[in-house]
Amino acid sequence: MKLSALIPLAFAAIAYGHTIFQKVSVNGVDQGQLRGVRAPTSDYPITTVNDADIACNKAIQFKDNVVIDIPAGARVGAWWGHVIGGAQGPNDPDHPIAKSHKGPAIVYLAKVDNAATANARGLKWFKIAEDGLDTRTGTWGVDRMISNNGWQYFNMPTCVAPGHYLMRVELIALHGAYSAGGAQYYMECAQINVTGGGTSTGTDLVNFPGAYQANHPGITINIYDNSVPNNGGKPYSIPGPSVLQCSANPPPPPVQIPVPTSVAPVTPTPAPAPGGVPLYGQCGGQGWTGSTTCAQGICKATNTWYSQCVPS
Ligand SMILES: [Cu+2]
Repeated sequence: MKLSALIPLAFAAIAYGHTIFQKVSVNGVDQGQLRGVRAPTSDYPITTVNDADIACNKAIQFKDNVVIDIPAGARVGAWWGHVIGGAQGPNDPDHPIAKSHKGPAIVYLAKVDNAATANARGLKWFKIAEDGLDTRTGTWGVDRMISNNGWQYFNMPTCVAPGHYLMRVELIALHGAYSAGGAQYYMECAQINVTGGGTSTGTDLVNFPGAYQANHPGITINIYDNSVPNNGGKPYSIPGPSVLQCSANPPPPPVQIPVPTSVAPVTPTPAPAPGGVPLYGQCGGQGWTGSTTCAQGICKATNTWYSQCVPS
């Protein structure tokens, strides 16, 4: 073997599979690369809970004045890439993040007067979403983000009051967290304007830094059972405050995102014929396990989650 053939392996061994949150989607509509998102060029994590910039990261290089409208109740996506722009070269195994980087995916908001100009330090944050360990499958929030091609999905709670917020999207990588100080915190903040909605500007408010303690069982933790990163099948305790609950009336389902069970049939045809999905029936979309063949017309994507048979 020629020596030159070994060089890529040497680089692979020292490559760090870090990540950067760099764009937002709202109800399946991509808001554009680095639009309304404050991001550094470095994909390195913050590694101490007391870092002064653990709210919205440091050395911010990308910062515009866009404020992204997000209706309360919307399905929101946050997109992560290994480096700015996404993959680092073709077939990057560490895009959107190295698979070793197991851990929770979390989202916070902080109310601000003007999201385009707000200082990220000194804000009061509340948690609106979290995705930790699924003990049945041994998969983490980070795993679900990877299988969604870098998209971390969550719902904007229906009761959030209208107005400007900074939206802090975070992954915590626990592959090295078995010793104190080993957890890695990845976060960037988006500039958003919540529309519609309710009256809540948060409960269980926390500071960053301050929300996390280094000795929390969700922060200093050995997630490996032998070499399997499933926390030994035990529940994982996500750090930080409780998630905002919109109580009273159950919230309406997210707008514009049909779910497989609520597809409105426009013809009285009972079940999809063996010959395929009837006109205007669902024929695809993320998570769809039914038929993708149309009895009539063609299968056309409405958004990431929903495709239907339409006349060709
Ligand atoms: Cu990393």
